[in-house]
Amino acid sequence: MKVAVVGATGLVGSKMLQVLAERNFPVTELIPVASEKSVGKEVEYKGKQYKVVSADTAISMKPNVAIFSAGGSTSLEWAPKFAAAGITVIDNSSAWRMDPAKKLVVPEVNAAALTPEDKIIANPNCSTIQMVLVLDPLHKQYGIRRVVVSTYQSVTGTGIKAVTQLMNERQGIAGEKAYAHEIDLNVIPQIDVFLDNGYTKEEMKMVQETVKIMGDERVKVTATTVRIPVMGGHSESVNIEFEKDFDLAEVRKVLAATPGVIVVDEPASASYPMPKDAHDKDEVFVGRIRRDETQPNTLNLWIVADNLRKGAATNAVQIAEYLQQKNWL
Ligand code: 2RA
Repeated sequence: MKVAVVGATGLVGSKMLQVLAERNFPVTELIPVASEKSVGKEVEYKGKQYKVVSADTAISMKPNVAIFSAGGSTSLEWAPKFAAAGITVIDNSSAWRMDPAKKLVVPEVNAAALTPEDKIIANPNCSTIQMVLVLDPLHKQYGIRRVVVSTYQSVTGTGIKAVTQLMNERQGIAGEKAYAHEIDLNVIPQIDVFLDNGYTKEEMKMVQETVKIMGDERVKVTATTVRIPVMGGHSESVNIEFEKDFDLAEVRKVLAATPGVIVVDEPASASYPMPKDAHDKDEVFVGRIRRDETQPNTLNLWIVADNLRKGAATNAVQIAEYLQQKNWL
């Protein structure tokens, strides 16, 4: 299968190459795509060098599928051109997520919504993916009424410039800034721009994408998203109010039985999910499972996942795997 990766030289794009290789996706030809300044460079895939090409050239090479992680403006311009050429696009930007005609997919939750006619498929925001994977089985079991989530997001979510800023600040080196503030020894309660309602775009993504993926307007979400100086992944403190009461042992059982979720919850031995342990893994890790004793039918959880993998590259590749298994590519 001919696979194009648009944004192949970026942090997420290169993770997509790694995940495609690790999962042995049936790639017969890789077509790495990047901006004009990177055309001609080479990327390695499974021990072979591939030349980076322009988006135009990639279309002429007729890939079966194109996995995008190149920013919203590139997706808005090029995804329709790839789709018009009969190429299925899986896009990691926010460009198409809330388009009512486009599917927003976490395979374990709503892959069944996909059809062969879907030519542009949206990959959800990283902080949404890891939360929804955990919410979905609990919603089915107990009916979610309201979610309050605070996130602790890795600098890798911003990109290589933010990683460099953190490393420079840690070493006392002046350099380019990805953030308006220092990030080392600090936290920044702003991810993306502020909207008129006082929330950031990142927070409203969690609110709106969760409803779309779970297909239930009754799931009310309020979010505070925060950038912290870590690398391995995003962490989330989640408070969930259910319609029905629950049994903690049953909650643990439901989560442990959920594909892609691993329960790490042994407080007595200080065992709980942490970004350093989630780094470069595909699973979503859940711990600190406990009843909210301030009100009935309410649960507290701690959710950690590698935002570059299940939060982006792996989820996109899993969508491609689903389509490939259906012979729709
Ligand atoms: C972030 N979720 O962490 C956003 C985009 N990757 O910056």
